[in-house]
Amino acid sequence: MNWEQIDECARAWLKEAGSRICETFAQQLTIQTKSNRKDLVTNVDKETEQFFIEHIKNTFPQHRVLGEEGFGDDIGALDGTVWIIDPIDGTMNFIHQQRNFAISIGIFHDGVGQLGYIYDVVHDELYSAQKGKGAYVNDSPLPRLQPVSVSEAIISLNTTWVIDNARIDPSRLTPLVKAVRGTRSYGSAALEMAYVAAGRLDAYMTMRLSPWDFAGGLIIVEEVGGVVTNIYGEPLQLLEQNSVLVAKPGLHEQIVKQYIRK
Ligand code: 2AM
Ligand code: CA
Ligand code: CA
Ligand code: CA
Repeated sequence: MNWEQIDECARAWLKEAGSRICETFAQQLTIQTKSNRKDLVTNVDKETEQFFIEHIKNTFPQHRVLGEEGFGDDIGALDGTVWIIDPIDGTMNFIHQQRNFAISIGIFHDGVGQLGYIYDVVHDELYSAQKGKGAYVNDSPLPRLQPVSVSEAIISLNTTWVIDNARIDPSRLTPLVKAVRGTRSYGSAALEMAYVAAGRLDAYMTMRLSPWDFAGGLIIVEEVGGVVTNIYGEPLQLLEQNSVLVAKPGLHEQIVKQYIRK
């Protein structure tokens, strides 16, 4: 498999898709809801996914695509080369803020993550990684993550999980939120994973993500020595919804053992 060629294509397509997204800032969006009134999709999400699928199918006809908006293939197993794509991660931010969103792509071969990308379009920051070759933001290598303790950590979490929800008793999160140095919430799982990889956040935790939300970030974070599991410390199921805990080494273990499992 020629990963250098695939990498070159992915980067070129990301840049072109990013420019197209920026052009839409001056246009009227078509906004629809999906599962509930907070779950949004626009014509730009759909067009961006179609843009990638068209290029991938023309250039690499054997490759398969799993995309959030459903224009890709029906993927039941990760054999062969599979692109897992979130055309816009942080759609609500895209609509309301015109920032704090990203294109996220993870490319897997026989279930093993090979190339990961998170493109912060507005800031023109491309986080990327190739398995075994380190991670980068644009041309700058990202240093390996060093351990940090809960008391010195800034963690990102989605505040809907701190209020009532069916997944976790919010009172279990309160001690963690109190113990850390600070909390943040950016509204883009992909960017939050990129920020952990870049050391801007020490951890990111959420109760339910789909494969396209974490596929790119998983490859990038692991490449700098970060730990990516569900909140119980178990490996992520790549084709299912998972809770997700992304953190620096040490911190990850401390959060799971002292605050989640108990
Ligand atoms: P999206 O913008 O691609 O939908 C928002 O906190 C983060 O959670 C975003 O990364 C968002 O991705 C993701 N997310 C996953 N499932 C979601 C859902 N059902 N509704 C809204 N956001 C969701
Ligand atoms: Ca969505
Ligand atoms: Ca997403
Ligand atoms: Ca999306």
